[in-house]
Amino acid sequence: MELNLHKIKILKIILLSLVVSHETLTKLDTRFYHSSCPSLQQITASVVASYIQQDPTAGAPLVRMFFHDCAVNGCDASVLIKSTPNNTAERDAIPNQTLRGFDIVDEIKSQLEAVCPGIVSCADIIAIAAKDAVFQQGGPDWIVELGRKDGVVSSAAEAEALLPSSHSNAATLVASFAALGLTSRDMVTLSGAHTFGRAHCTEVARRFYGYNSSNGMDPSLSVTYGQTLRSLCPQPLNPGSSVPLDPTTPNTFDEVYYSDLLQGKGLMSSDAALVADPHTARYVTEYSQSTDAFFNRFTAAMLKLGRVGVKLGSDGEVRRICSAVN
Ligand code: HEM
Ligand SMILES: *[C@@H]1O[C@H](CO)[C@@H](O)[C@H](O)[C@H]1NC(C)=O
Ligand SMILES: *[C@@H]1O[C@H](CO)[C@@H](O)[C@H](O)[C@H]1NC(C)=O
Ligand SMILES: CC(=O)N[C@H]1CO[C@H](CO)[C@@H](O)[C@@H]1O
Repeated sequence: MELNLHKIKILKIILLSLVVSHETLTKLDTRFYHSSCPSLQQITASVVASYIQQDPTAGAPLVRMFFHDCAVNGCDASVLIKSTPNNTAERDAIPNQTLRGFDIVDEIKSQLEAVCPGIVSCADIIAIAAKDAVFQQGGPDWIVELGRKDGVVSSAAEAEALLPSSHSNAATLVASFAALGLTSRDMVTLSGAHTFGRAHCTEVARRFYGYNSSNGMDPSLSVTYGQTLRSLCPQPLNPGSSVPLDPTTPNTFDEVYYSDLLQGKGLMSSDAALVADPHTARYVTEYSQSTDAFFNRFTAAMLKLGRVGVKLGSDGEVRRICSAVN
């Protein structure tokens, strides 16, 4: 009897170790480049810092890039591939035309290639740079999971179909995040990235010019905020003009985005939609009252987003330059 129990115990240990070694091959790993590229974190952080020092709005686009990459085809750096005569890539999809930060990723990649050539994937660079941007602008720090391979396919049509429009209501936003395996809470939490960065006047002008209402503004906008937006986006609209997503603390990663929403200062319809729906509004209220709740949930949601459709092991490649497949 005792011998049998002992045997079962050993069997359990063997089974457990099989599961563990299997997992190391099929899961992301925070120590993936620990020995192959020990300076990875330091190089990425210093390049991001140098760009933010020159332009305090340079960090936010890296976080948006991470979202767009992961939401289309999984986090595989397909967002960075340039179009060829044969293929219109994600970069040229309509929702992507306002993406920024490609130069920062290219600079990180070239510095990494100098010290550990052919090792670090572009998909992992985006994931680390997004975290650096959040942290360096006042947000939480976390340990990024790594080991993604870069994909070889990038499609503008797919990006247009999968990325949510800023004219969406909460139900549509919830559905598009559900398609990624993300919950309605994850959707509200990740929308908190709109605590920094900018949107173009052309994207939001229909909310404060010629809206079908008595004052020509979307009734979900505070009137004074609507007037501010009119002065920041005078007519005729300049296609290059943009306004901060968070009017109160535009370049700081904090929970103020959520208190803005509760005061009718959500810039895009998709921001205002989060308070219009009682189910999502609960989370908005919760985060507006607690930086810790927002930061902890945001960190967890970024890790979850970073696992969407990742390619591992021999699936995919490590690109030599981020804008083209090898
Ligand atoms: C919930 C659905 C979402 C919609 C409809 C949406 C839509 C948009 C739009 C239209 C812009 C402005 C683009 C422009 O006019 O330049 C924008 C900016 C931005 N988005 Fe989102 N977004 C969503 C979710 C997210 C998520 C999940 C993240 C990251 C976790 C994110 C991060 C950002 C950032 C940081 C910016 C500012 C970019 C810059 O300064 O260039 N967004 N978003
Ligand atoms: C474009 O497609 C043609 C025919 O399929 C192929 O021969 C060519 O190499 C492709 N060019 C590029 C740049 O991918
Ligand atoms: C404007 O709104 C009113 C009331 O909701 C509606 O009757 C009217 O058809 C709308 N006009 C346009 C042009 O959509
Ligand atoms: C950043 C980027 O690649 N933007 C592109 C978006 O698409 C337009 C044309 O559709 C290109 O001109 C931009 O270069």
